[in-house]
Amino acid sequence: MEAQLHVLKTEALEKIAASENVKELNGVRVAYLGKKGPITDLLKGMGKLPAEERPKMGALVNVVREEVTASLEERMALLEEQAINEKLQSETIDVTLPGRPVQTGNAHPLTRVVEEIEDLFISMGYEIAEGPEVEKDYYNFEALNLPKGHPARDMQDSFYITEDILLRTHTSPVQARTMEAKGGEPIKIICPGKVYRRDNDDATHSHQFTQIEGLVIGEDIRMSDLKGTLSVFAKKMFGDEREIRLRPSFFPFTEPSVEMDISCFKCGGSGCNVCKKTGWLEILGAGMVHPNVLEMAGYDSKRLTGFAFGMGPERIAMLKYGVEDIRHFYTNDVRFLSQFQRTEV
Ligand code: FA5
Repeated sequence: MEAQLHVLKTEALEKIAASENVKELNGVRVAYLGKKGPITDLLKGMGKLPAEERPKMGALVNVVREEVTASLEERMALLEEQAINEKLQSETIDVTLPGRPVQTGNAHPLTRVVEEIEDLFISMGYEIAEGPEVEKDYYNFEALNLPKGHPARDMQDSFYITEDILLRTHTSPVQARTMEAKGGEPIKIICPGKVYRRDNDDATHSHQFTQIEGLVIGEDIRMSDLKGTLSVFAKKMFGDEREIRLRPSFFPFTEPSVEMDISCFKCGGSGCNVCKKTGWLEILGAGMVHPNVLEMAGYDSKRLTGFAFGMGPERIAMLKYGVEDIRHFYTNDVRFLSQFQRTEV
């Protein structure tokens, strides 16, 4: 048995020394020291030996087992270190390689125009007010002096959800809601947001578009304040040389009502293809808040007056950037969008 043990030990040590990787070495461990291995077998067979030989043989088997285990551990440590070194070698990072450029996006041209308009009005002391896109008929129409059946409702073909709920057709309901909430106090707000109309989509119309409306209510607010404000807006958005022109118009919620045009920024007023030879570009609707609208929201129209205006940022962006079709804003074509690089940091 001693000789058998010696052969076993020599064989195991040779195989350990010949193992070239952790996996191979693990195989050797299982083969010699595992539950079904020869050393365990020898220990199990100890019972068959004469009683006086058992202690000596037991000690011998244990010594061989310890020697094989020690040799295994030593080889394992070496192989593991080798494996780590190889991994480190193969994964070295070359810090001198040039980096791969990361593609960055841009603010959408509409977002930029809306933000530009917001910044301008915030700098003039306006606050931003927002409201729901799914709106009550009351705020979208009735509170704005457009009772049910009023013919001017046809100007804004609507998506109705129920008889009393619709997708808002303009951002004016935010003004009605703000007036109601302020309970007769002065107001100076702009209301940006999405609106919806049952318009057929074409180069200048979309069934979903953006609006920004403004509302100022206070003591002694006059038409001249409206004109001054719109003039600053026009110069800031389209250039210092811009003139504005107010033409009479009709909105049920303002009286008097006007359309504001700006002198064409391409030809300066002499007539060109942008202004269709008129010298003027239509930009927005505006007017003095109708006394009925003030009274309905609980304002004393004898004491406080106000002006309001509303514009479509798509149309402004089209003019500003020379975009010939409104649908470009919604189709997310990168070739279109990437032309609007943000230059400011
Ligand atoms: C209004 O919606 C009024 N609420 C504006 C207003 C507010 C007037 C306060 C007076 C006082 P209008 O229907 O004209 O007005 O729409 C305003 C702007 O929205 C238009 O000048 C235009 O730029 C834009 N617009 C209207 N319909 C569409 C459409 N289908 N697609 C894109 N833009 C549109």
